[in-house]
Amino acid sequence: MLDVRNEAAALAPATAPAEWTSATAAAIYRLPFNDLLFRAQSVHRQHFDPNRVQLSRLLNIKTGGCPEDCGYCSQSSHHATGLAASKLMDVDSIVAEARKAKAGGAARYCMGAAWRNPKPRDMEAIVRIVAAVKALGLETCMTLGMLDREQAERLNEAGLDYYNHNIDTSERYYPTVTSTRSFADRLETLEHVRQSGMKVCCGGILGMGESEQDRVEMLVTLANLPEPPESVPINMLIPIAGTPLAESDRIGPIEFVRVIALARIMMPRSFVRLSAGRSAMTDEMQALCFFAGANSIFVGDTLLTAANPEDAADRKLFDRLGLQAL
Ligand code: SAM
Ligand code: DTB
Ligand code: SF4
Repeated sequence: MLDVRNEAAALAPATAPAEWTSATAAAIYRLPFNDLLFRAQSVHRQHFDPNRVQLSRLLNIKTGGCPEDCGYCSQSSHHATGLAASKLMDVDSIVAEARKAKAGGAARYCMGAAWRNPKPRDMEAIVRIVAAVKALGLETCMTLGMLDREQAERLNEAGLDYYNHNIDTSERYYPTVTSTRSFADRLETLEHVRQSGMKVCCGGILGMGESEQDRVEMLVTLANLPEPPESVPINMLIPIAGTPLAESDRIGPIEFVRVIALARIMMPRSFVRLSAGRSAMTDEMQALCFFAGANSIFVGDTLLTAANPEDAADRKLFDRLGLQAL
């Protein structure tokens, strides 16, 4: 473990630099665990109520058959995962699901489609879906793949609050994860989303065989965007049989919590979302993630295609920790 007495950067006051360097971020990441968590929790309390966690619900509005080859994904047509593909759901069924989510306490509704990008003919339906879900009084988020400038503007005009588009990992490791698009393609869509006026939701996945440096670099990229994302989902890989990354080296719980803490310190005002992978986490690990600054989770027993904790388990967790839904 690094001797932090020699790390001026790591001991600097908790104000964010104008531009993060990898060295500063890595020094913070390697602080003694107690110092790192104390610092993350202190930053967290400056901007958020530490006992409130936002509940989001996810719906896969178009499942499987995706032409992209993301090595972690059950929905790629490049991998034999046994998932049946389906067409875009109709607006009424989506609204019925969103209504149930609201009744169940969700404040945010996130809809995903297994597309490389929406086709021009899809846009009309998407716009109707956004308007109908928003009319229920839910915060809305969509993740539909790459967007051009006009599509982003159209979604913004329809009232979509957030667009999710993850960089997933570091620029260096990206080609190991996906070959059908580049890191630069991801950044271009993020730029279109930002320019349109929508809020940006962008994060990544840990436990795909990446190094500690890749994890730090991913956060440096996010924190150094012209404006950091308002929402930063941190997923722990759910290994899916039949995908190339299913046998990757896992990430340990302490290392995972360190990344959450670093994200909180580097992006103090953003929602840090403890996203995929909670089914494989103990209550204690999740408690440490909340202490490190995670303040949003996905609820409901299915994410897009993979399992998530049952509502009853999450209610029990919140009770044990004295947490309230935001
Ligand atoms: N097609 C869209 C796109 O290109 O962004 C989005 C849908 S995608 C399923 C949303 C995000 O979920 C991915 O960017 C990835 O970060 C995360 N994800 C997908 N499969 C995962 C898995 N098996 N484990 C953890 N996270 C996963
Ligand atoms: C994000 O970063 N994680 C969510 C949400 N954004 C769309 C999706 C997690 C998907 C987990 C794998 C699955 O359900 O297939
Ligand atoms: Fe397609 Fe998105 Fe899955 Fe990649 S992550 S294969 S783009 S659905």
